Amino acid sequence: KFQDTNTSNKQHKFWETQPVGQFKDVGNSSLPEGPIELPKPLSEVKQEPYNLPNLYEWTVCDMESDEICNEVYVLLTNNYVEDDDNLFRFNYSKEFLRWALHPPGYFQSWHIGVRVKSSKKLVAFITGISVKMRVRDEVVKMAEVNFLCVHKKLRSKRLAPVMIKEVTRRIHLENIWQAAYTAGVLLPTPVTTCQYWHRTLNPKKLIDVGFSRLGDRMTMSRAIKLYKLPNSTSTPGLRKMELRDVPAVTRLLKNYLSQFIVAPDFDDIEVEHWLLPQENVVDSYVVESEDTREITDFISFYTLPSSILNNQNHSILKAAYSFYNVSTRIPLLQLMNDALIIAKQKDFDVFNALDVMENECFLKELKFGQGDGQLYYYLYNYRLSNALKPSELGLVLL
Ligand code: NHW
Repeated sequence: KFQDTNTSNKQHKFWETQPVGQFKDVGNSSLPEGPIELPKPLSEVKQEPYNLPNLYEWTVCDMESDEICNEVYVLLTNNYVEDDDNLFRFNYSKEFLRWALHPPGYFQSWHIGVRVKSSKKLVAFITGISVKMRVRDEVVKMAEVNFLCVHKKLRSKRLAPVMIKEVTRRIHLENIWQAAYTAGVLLPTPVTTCQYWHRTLNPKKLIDVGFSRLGDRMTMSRAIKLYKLPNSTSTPGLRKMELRDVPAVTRLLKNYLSQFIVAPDFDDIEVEHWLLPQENVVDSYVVESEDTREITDFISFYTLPSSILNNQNHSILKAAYSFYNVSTRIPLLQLMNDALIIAKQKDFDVFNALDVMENECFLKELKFGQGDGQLYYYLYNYRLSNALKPSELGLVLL
């Protein structure tokens, strides 16, 4: 039987009903840029939650509570995103989840769980946080939707659309009508399609657990030599970011991100939250000029380990993910080489980066290898007249 392998011809019973770019409209330049649907008066937003199948109930997850944070952690640890070969599964830490979900001005009502009524077991989750997103020269209040997860035993029962509609409703109740999200699956219709690149820091372990393979003519000792890094960073004045650096980092970041078509618009309070170092969550370094004391450059990465499924020797892959980096005086290539050195010192096994922003300029040179699979970026209820190149995007979601 003929099987259609072109996923963009797949039916999307749910997504076809949503205000997102539809595949049939790709290339239709007569459609205007901007919101697809206009905001409704809040009194017209549905006031009651959507119905769940009878055995389940909604719950708001207070991530401040150790008990609830742990329930979310366990759900995600066992049921969240895996790679295509099911070798690894994201293992977001509890501190990371708290950080990701408690930015300034967060809405607890957007941290949504589903429980089994009888046992109270948490079986599904979805979250939103709010962000000011700049699209070209317009700043739009948006939600970032993340951590959508349905327990493995409840898959393919159309629970995800209900969860998405419910988070949408609660976002609407705060008078926000747009959202940004990423996924590894192709849905209608990506703003851009990105790729992860991986810089091996610990070749022996990565090969041992099946993350990478020794290519032709490559031996273990050659690989170790190839990926070896200096013991210390090379940029004079490079130091950990501190609270007093927040205004300077905000200025650097604002200025830098202004060149991209879609990028967040962070203020001091948000920079403090997202970029001030937090052990095992986010690392940030500034370059302070040794004569003027000015902050001229900035690098950051976040910590997101993966569980290694079914390996005798190793259970956790320690991965760093490139976050926001700004170069004004030191070449980005040199800054990122220092980021690799720091990550290696901190015992990460691999350093990951997307091909967004100006990252192309260092990926090959610094011996990153292209990953398999894509990361698609989406906007909800906001049309762009054409897809962006990854380098036109200034946004990293966790
Ligand atoms: S992407 C990570 C998503 N999570 C995982 O991959 C974890 C493992 N998988 C699962 O838990 C980062 C399940 O497979 C999930 C789907 C829950 C993914 N995004 O319930 P059904 C995010 O968290 C569509 C959007 O039967 P399931 C971003 C699918 O195309 N839609 O499937 C989240 C189909 O619709 P269609 C997705 O496997 C952004 C329908 O769901 C999707 O049991 C959310 C099937 O539902 C995905 N990743 O559960 C959107 N995966 O039309 C936010 C599948 O094709 C939008 N689907 O028939 C904005 C809302 C706010 C707006 C505010 C104005």
